[in-house]
Amino acid sequence: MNQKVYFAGSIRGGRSDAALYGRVIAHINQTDMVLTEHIGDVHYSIETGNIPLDRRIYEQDTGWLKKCDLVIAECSSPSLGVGYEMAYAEKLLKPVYIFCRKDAFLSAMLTGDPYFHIYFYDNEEDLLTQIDEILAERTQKAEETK
Ligand code: 6K6
Repeated sequence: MNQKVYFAGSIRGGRSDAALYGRVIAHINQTDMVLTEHIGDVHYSIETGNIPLDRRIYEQDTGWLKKCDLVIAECSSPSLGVGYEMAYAEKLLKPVYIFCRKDAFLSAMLTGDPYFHIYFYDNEEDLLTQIDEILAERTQKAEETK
């Protein structure tokens, strides 16, 4: 099944994991479809102060959140925007899978919210394996209910 995945990762919160996001997005795209491919673009602008542009980004991203099948968020780099997106997705009752490196800190507002599926990972291979398992399990369940 081709699930529509909203991948969330830090932009103005810091781009130190941008290359990792790009590899995760390419990996997910092998089986499913990422709506937010730009998150992994290491040359992406983090300019601020252009409110009309920010409004367009907000409209585009909330539109994608409404049409996605699930959200996958890499949260090792703290980001206000990613936190907002996860709360928005919860209101829409979209499944939200949160990934964080074992040596990073997650907000209690995420770890304390039983709605979220939270995974801590050791390394990139572990992260990709966990994502594959989630996507495969969801695909299998969808096929069983056909
Ligand atoms: C171009 C110029 C200025 O900003 C841009 C492009 N910015 C964004 N484009 C698309 N989505 C964005 C942008 N900035 C934030 N987001 C959304 O918020 C993404 O879906 C990310 O998951 C999340 C990152 O939030 P911050 O607070 O780290 O920026």
